Amino acid sequence: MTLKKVKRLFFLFGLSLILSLNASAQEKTESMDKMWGSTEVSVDALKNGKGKLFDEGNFGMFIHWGLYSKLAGQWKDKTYYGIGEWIMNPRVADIPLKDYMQIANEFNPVNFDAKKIAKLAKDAGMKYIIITSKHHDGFAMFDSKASDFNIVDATPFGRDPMHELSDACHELGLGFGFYYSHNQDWTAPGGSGGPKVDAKGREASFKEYFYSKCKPQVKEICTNYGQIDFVWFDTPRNMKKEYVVELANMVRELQPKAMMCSRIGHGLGDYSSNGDMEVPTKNIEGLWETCDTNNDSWSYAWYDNNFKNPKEILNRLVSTVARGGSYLFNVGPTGTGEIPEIGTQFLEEAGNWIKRYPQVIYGAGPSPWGHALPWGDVTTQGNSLFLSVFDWPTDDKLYLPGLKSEIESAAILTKDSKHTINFSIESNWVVFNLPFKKPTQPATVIEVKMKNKASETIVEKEIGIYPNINSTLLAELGEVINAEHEKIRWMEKFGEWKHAHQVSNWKEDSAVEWQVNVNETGYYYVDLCYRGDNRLVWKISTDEGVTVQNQQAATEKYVNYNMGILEFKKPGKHTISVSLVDGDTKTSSLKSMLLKPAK
Ligand code: JFZ
Repeated sequence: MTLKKVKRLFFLFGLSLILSLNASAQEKTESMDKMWGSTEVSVDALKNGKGKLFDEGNFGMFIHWGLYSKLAGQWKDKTYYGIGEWIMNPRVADIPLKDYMQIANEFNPVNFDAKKIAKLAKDAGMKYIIITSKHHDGFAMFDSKASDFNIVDATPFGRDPMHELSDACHELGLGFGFYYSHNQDWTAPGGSGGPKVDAKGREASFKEYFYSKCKPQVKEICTNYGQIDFVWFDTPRNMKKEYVVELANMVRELQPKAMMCSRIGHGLGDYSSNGDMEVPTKNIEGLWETCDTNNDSWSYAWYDNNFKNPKEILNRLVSTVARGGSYLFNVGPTGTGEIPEIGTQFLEEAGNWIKRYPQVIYGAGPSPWGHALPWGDVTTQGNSLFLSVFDWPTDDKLYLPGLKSEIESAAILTKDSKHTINFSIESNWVVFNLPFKKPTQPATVIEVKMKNKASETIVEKEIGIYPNINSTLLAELGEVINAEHEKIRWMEKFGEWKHAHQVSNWKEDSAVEWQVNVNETGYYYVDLCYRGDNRLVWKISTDEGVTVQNQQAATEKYVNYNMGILEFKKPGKHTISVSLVDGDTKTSSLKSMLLKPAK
């Protein structure tokens, strides 16, 4: 890749990175000029230098752990659903500062076992751990001279678990880093969201907070724990640039190997952090990460046992790597220090799969297709494409659309051997004949050896319409004509972000048009995923003059509606377009189309 500045890449991302938990139930993505920026160091220099672990490791453990873990989403007999680490905030349980700070008196995580956590990360196939040293609540989970409100001075526990964890990581050869909330501090006078006056009733400024707590504590985490690989600042919001510059300079001086994420603010990070709890749909260049959590909340909450199973963890991990990024996967230990059992088990199972297929993840490059495929995803390494098949086709034929480069051979990778498989090429589709055998769970890996470097594989841009599996056409992969195309996001539970690329503001001549590549002629059910008011009439038509027009219901949630049967008369390249014929154009919003083989 040519030497590109991260700055430019970040500009291209269009990621929404400014956290606004003040957002209404739904809000538009922040505009690009508000993004959390970049660095002047080139991506290539970082990849070969301090960013190597991040770039090649591709999988890390995130840990949210603090006083809030003891509350576990509950305050005075009432459960507050949503992200648990925000519980004291006025927008959640609105816990008086005094009461919250007193929780420290009973915070005693006697079951905390740093070695066990580090071993879990290692067994799960993760290459580093990033843990909350101080979250927005201001409580330091490390020994701090700068503030007594810390785990050594204020709790009966009296130990520094960050020491134990950094040692355990270094022993196992894992990378290690700290999350630090540098702007928001809800208990320190002058901190963003914190008290406006100090203990003596004097007005407290951000400057005071910054010099008496934030900067000294960041110095502590950068000095007392050996070499660290990450400092993960968060939610800079309106923090002044001068402070951010001062922090960044100090970290660079004290920990020259530490990578800082873009959430430090003002374009001073080394890589972009995408905080969407979601895998992007299109490939993104540069150094970036998606952080996600193993259930719904970041920190432990008693009710939250909606854990992602090994298949989902692996699917999200493989797809993040296939989009070109790294996956930071969060766990939330309890108030007594243990990672919940279900989450632990699922991570270990995911790790067993990664151990068998390390080449699919570590150092792997992005998919030449640029987006996920209906049966799974593709990563690259050397001359090989690795197909991770999460949805095994029922007729044992795996289809790969639009491949222009030449294949040398293909094989299913099993535990300790390779089973060569046959394939045929039908126009520009590759069809692999899979053995009539149960697939490997949670995913089967097929290695496709190319004649040339896998990263140079040429793929046509048309989206495949498969004969044996449903094909999704996302609005963002189509061409939007005379309508508004944007990414929107909304919170479901408090702090749990969901989002969609969608097309809205429909007019008479608006349309979304996809270029597709049909493998097999015949009938396909066509569904549209949309939301809106009352009832809507949509029209779907192809370049062969086939039309489906129908009315269906509409609600405020995105739902798939069956519109009818669409026929393709000839195989190969076609255009499909959708337009809104009747209904409320203001509230109608289209997310995707689904084509399901009707036979
Ligand atoms: C922040 C924190 O407020 C939260 O408690 C947690 O630590 C999370 C990892 O980071 O929340 C965010 C920040 C940014 C986005 C979403 C949640 N974002 O840009 O979408």
